[in-house]
Amino acid sequence: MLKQMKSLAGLLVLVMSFSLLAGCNNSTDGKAEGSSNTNKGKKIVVGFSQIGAESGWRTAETKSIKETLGNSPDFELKFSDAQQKQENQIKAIRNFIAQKVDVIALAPVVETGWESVLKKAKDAKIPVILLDRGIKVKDDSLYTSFIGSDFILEGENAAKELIKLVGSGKKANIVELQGTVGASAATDRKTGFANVLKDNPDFKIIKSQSGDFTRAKGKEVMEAFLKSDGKNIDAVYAHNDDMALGAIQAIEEYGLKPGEDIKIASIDGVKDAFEAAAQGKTNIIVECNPLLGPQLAQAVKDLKAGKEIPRWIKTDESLFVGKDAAEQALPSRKY
Ligand code: GZL
Repeated sequence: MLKQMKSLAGLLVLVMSFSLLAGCNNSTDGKAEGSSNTNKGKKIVVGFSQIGAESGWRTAETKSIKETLGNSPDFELKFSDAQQKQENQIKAIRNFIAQKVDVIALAPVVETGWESVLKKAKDAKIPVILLDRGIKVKDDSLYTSFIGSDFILEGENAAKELIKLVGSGKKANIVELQGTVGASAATDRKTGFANVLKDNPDFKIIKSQSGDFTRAKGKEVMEAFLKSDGKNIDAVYAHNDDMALGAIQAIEEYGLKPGEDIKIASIDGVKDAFEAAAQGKTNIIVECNPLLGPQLAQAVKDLKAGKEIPRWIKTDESLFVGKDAAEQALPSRKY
């Protein structure tokens, strides 16, 4: 009897140890805890300094990053809105450093004035990824990568399409609505457009002023252009759709037909611009993709996994000319 009891106890111990082992196996799979993150349970903390909410493009970018990183088991997103002020971005970066975040993402409102605070991030061994605008620094190691568009190419494409639309044998007086003064997106879009006009002297920029990438300011500046040059204006080149939409309002209030009496080219590709194009009120939309959340998430993961990431992670973009193209694209536009 005693012998039987001993062998039963031995069997029990054996069964229990197997089930314990199996239980361990499940937990080491990591799935058991319910955290499906890929960083062995610890979330990657990302501090994102956003410029503000000046345009439809900007709010679409914020939404993409909050949806991708803010709702993910892999990341903890610390978000700061600078209300268009560089000093607020600098303060936010200082806070991220004090909080010892893993990575800093920065959409820099202007190109200059970043050396000192980015040197502090570098000393704290916190990598910086630039989003959607570039910076001018002597020490390139102050940021790891730039995720964004080729603004010079965007400006060149806007000019090429405008010349095609008006007719290369024709003349055109163009007014330019520039983006935020000192922003790389504005500087480079201006450069790109001017590059093409160099070879087309019959296409002239007769007035150029900043509308700060906003619809309200774009309308205000266009009203001034119409007051001074009215019927002498053949076309508008706006560095973003929001300023173009403001210009459309100003042109209509002035009594002319936007898209017909005055041709319009702008950059971004927000839904409101496609709606205006589908009504024939604007003519050329050069896409600039704001949905950078997935690219930022991948770049941060690669960085934390010790992988090399490209110095410039470009976004895929296209361009749309005319009512039909806008009508066809409108249903699938995501921002
Ligand atoms: C472009 C981005 C620009 C957009 C504007 O990457 O920096 O800023 O074109 C936005 O709409 O305000």
